[in-house]
Amino acid sequence: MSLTPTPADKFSFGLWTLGWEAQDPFGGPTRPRLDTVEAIHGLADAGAWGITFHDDDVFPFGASDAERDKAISDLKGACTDTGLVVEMVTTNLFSHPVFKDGGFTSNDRGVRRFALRKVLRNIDLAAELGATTFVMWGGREGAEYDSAKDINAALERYREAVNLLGDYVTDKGYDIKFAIEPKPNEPRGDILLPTVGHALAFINSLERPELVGLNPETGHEQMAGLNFTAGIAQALYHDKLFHIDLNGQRGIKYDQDLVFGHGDLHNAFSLVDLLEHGSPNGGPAYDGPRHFDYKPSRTEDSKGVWESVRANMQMYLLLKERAAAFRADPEVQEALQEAKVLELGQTTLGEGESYDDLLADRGSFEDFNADAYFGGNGFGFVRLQQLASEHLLGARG
Ligand code: GLT
Ligand code: MN
Ligand code: MN
Repeated sequence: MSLTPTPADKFSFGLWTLGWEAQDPFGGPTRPRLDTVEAIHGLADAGAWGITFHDDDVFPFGASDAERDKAISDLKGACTDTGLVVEMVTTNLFSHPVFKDGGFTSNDRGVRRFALRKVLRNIDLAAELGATTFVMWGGREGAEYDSAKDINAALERYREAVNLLGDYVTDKGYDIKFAIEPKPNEPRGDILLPTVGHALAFINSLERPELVGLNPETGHEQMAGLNFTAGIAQALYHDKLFHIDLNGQRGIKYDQDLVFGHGDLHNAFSLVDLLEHGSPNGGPAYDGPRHFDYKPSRTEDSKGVWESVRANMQMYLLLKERAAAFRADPEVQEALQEAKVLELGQTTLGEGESYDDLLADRGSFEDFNADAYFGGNGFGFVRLQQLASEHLLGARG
């Protein structure tokens, strides 16, 4: 297996990632702005397949039509020259002061209408550039104080907005689907749709749920103390993994946006294993873009920025290689059997068996030896995890 990225790997990067000037709440930029055309050429040279962006990453908020047209035509030219695709587009509804209380769910109705107009304009651009996914990260949709936000009304306004966008792409005939990106907090004290689970429930309330899925981000679920691989497995289970933001996070703290795999490495390993192979009992794999949404650390100069771009792709490919070896190892297969991981794929009731049959089956209850589970009938999960760790460390196969 090659560790050199090629377009077939479908690696993509947000322009805001490598383009981040590295300002944080305690200090200004440590790097100059990276030109869009230079970024696209650099990504192509590094073996990436696609790019993604917010409107404001390409042309500034409030740009004149001429400025906007020029920026778009430069971007298109660079994509044509390099063969990179624009696979996803998203809207910045969080940087400008107008969005300080959110976009779709701002208490201020005028801001909500303005936000919708900004998004509709950006959907037209996404369609023009051939993007098929439109991400919605509602970083400012939330509050710091319970009394400041009527959550019931805010969810209604969120729903109103997403329903309207669904009508718009349908009427226009655009081949675009939406992907909601959950995050628990930061920049708001609490953000609406904070986790994969919250977003899934919200999607089910929409008028066109088939148009809307998820764009979960590694670090965002981990900031909530959740297991990212498990969240992704559930998104796949509901057929809602429309896109993914890969990065690294070390525990429950501020959003680190580290290089993929530079945080919880075990979880990154199980994630790549799941994305590439699907679940052990035959659940679906993921064939969409492998999209990195990370930030080159503030300590890095431009050499370090490109180092980190390559590191993301290399980490993914290393983990992909290790996961393939893990799956192919006969000892792992045997340990999976032993741990009854594959038995979970069997239905609990037999074919055609009713609850009456279950009630009549003495072996399932009256004669079942529950006591055998004290001091016996261990599952051997530790052995399995040790085998996974040995594969992860390159100590096997
Ligand atoms: C922002 C955020 C990311 C989102 C981007 C999409 S913007 O950088 O931290 O997680 O994916 O709007
Ligand atoms: Mn993040
Ligand atoms: Mn993200």
